[in-house]
Amino acid sequence: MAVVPRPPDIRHFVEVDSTNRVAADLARGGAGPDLVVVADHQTAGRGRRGRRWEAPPGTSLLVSVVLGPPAGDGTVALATVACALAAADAVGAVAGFEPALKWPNDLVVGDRKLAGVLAELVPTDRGPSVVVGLGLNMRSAPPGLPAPAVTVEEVAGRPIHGPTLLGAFVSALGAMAVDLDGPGRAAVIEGYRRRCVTIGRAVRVELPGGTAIEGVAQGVDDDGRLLVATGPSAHRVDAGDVVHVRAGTPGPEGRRAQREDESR
Ligand code: BT5
Repeated sequence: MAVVPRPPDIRHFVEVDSTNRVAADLARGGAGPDLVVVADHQTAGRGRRGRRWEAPPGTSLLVSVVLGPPAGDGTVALATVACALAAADAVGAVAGFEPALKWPNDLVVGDRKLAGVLAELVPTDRGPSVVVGLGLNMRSAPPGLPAPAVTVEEVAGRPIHGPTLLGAFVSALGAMAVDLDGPGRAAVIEGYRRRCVTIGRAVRVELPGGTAIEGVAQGVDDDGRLLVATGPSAHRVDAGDVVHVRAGTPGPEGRRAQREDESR
């Protein structure tokens, strides 16, 4: 995946339908991997699989980055985990706490969702480009969501300057994207694994085709895919919705089991 040069080309909109849609159109029109689209409000913010991302105007970081040509085989999974890790690093640096990562695309604090990532492959005349979007709750989350949400300011316990967090995110993602095709990928995946609370858990994964698998999440591979053991077989999951099933072996226990597996 290509570089996000510094300073990036940041385009700020008061209102758009979706920053991912705007970034994808600009990528199709020739915009390169230096492009960052930011909005105060989205009228049709996208989640994965046709879902919506909701945010009261002016309360969130809503940003999409054109990353350029894909890297790796699990392109969308890889871009998703890199973006989630960059966002978590930026929150750590600017707001002073460490969100956990739920595979593939959620930043969470406990069971509450702080942010979501949407990576999309965009065909262009010059070949495919990857656009990755982040919705991060800063000051308030919308009411009536099916699952609990949380905001950066609620956890930090103080006001957080949005442009500073945006800058930290864009520069963290740029630093990761520059080397996702090379040796830097291992550090991104390792950083993701360290923060990923899905590894070691019993999970139910709803796959895009409508089927589901249940098993234990054993790790994340070098392309960002989730490795799930279901009895005798192992699956590499590129995309899906994960439910953490309570009977699992969360956190450090699960990681210990994973390390033991890897050392065999
Ligand atoms: C995501 O999808 O979490 C990806 C969200 C990506 C949003 C960004 S905003 C900038 C860029 N432009 C876009 O158009 N999109 C990206 P998914 O895993 O499918 O989760 C969607 C679900 O999260 C919804 O169905 C709700 O249940 C929940 N949700 C919606 N808004 C939320 C919020 N503000 N906080 C917490 N959860 C929310």
